[in-house]
Amino acid sequence: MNDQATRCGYVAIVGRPNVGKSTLLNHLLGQKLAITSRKPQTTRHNMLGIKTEGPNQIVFVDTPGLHGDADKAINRYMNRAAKSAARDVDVVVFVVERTRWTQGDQLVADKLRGLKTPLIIAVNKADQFGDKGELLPQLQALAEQHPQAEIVPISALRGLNLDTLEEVIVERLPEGQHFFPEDQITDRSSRFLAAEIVREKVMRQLGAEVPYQVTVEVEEFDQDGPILHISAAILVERSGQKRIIIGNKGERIKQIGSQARQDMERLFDSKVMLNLWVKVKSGWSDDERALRSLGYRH
Ligand code: GDP
Ligand code: K
Ligand code: MG
Repeated sequence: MNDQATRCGYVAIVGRPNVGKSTLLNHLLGQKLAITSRKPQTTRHNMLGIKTEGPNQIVFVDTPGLHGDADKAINRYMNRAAKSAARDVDVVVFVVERTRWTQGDQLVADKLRGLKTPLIIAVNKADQFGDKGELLPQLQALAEQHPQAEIVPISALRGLNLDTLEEVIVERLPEGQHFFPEDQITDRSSRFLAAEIVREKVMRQLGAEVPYQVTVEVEEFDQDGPILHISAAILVERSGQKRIIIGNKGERIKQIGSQARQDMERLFDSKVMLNLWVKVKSGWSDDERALRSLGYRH
């Protein structure tokens, strides 16, 4: 009866920071897994998002995007993660923005030159008005370099045309058995996801001065009957940043905690008791060893 072949493969989602890669991953999965914000450097790690549907399994790889400034250890780390994701996959989805083409986009386009892997160009933020003239010559150049490439306009945020994108992806996947069990949605641990949720709230709550130097360490993650107890430390570089995160009478950290808890309850499908505090640990973002000890593998 079912003569449809089983398909399975890895799909890297690449593009400069802020084009909407993590938003796209979440909407394709129908579940908020990757954190997103208006700020670049929100995504620091490669992360798998696994979608099993019917006979097919798509293993998406969300990437940090390429960062021009490689002076700091954390930026070098993010660039390595983005580059290694684009190799060794079955399909590459290059996400660009409908009305904007920047040096960052060009940097990614240059890296994709000569790539043999099937390429899909997802032109995101189709819901935004504005002149798309800036993009046309760039798309033309890409189409010349990658004659087999498919261009799909989408809105990751509004969920527009994502069905088409998924079809185009599946058509390009190799036939083969699934790599992961049907109910597995990511390769990351619940502790990692919890830390990322806290970091997202910090990124979203704070102005430009703090977020890039913040990391989060989960110190306790225990399910006790119906309640999941989570304790996490927000690590910053300077005591001034600690004061900013705590806020006037602790108001800001309370907000961060309450928003994070709501997301955690949704993701872990449990009541959550969340305990947050802020620690000063200077120099972490420029120290490869400290990065590794915080779980930045690579
Ligand atoms: P990433 O750095 O490429 O992972 O980008 P994010 O997924 O973090 O998204 C960056 C910003 O773009 C966020 O504020 C998103 O809400 C926004 N965004 C993503 N997709 C769309 C879209 O289709 N339309 C609009 N208007 N905004 C979007
Ligand atoms: K972002
Ligand atoms: Mg991202």
